[in-house]
Amino acid sequence: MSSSPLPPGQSEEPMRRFGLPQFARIRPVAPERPVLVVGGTVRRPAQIDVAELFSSARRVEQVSDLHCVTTWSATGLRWSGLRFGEVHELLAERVRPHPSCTWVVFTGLDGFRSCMALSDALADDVQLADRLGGEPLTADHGAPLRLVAPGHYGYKSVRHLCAVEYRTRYDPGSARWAAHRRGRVAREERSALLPGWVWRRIWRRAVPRVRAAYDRAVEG
Ligand SMILES: Nc1nc2c(c(=O)[nH]1)N[C@H]1C(S)=C(S)[C@@H](COP(=O)(O)O)O[C@H]1N2
Ligand SMILES: [Mo]
Repeated sequence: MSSSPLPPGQSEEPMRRFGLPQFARIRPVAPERPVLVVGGTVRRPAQIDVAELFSSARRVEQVSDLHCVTTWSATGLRWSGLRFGEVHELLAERVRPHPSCTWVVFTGLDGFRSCMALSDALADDVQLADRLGGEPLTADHGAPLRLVAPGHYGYKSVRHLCAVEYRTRYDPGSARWAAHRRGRVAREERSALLPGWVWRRIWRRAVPRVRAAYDRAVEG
């Protein structure tokens, strides 16, 4: 089931844990009382209980697709969580980001980081999800909380989210040179420097090696 036709260069695959190979072996266990560390160029950095966010913001559900830059897409994923836009309002009130912050860096418990334009992160379909397919998020797919940004390549959707930083500048994050500042799927912004259709072939070839790294990590 696809909530929309697949974007150019993508093909459908079942969802399985995937990411940068250097993070395959880091499999964080969700803390009992998850918190978000909120900082960056802000007046008052803070640590906020995720439970508090869930009691202050409205739970929403959405069905969307996940498009990995390496050309596979998992479709019809039913996420449940909070709209990042609504959470951002709560966070901003608390920490007071400097008005010139136009970027936001998300960090996971495994140390993986990605950066989005704040304006992109405020889109209606960007969620902080704690449920997938009607079940609590598993450790494989990002417990206790993950970013879901369906309009952006998968590397923007940080699993095991534990920190949100407001920044005045773009920071490439863990994908470094391979990241694209915006990473919009509709414009095929897979990675910087080369056009998306060139990256398709390069990234497609990387898939078996990455899958092998993740398979080895599961075996122990
Ligand atoms: N914390 C963390 N989040 C991450 C990654 C990672 O290595 N660590 N990889 C990203 C990439 S490249 C993709 S395609 C998606 C895959 O999501 P899944 O593992 O739930 O299928 O997670 C993204 N979020
Ligand atoms: Mo990815």
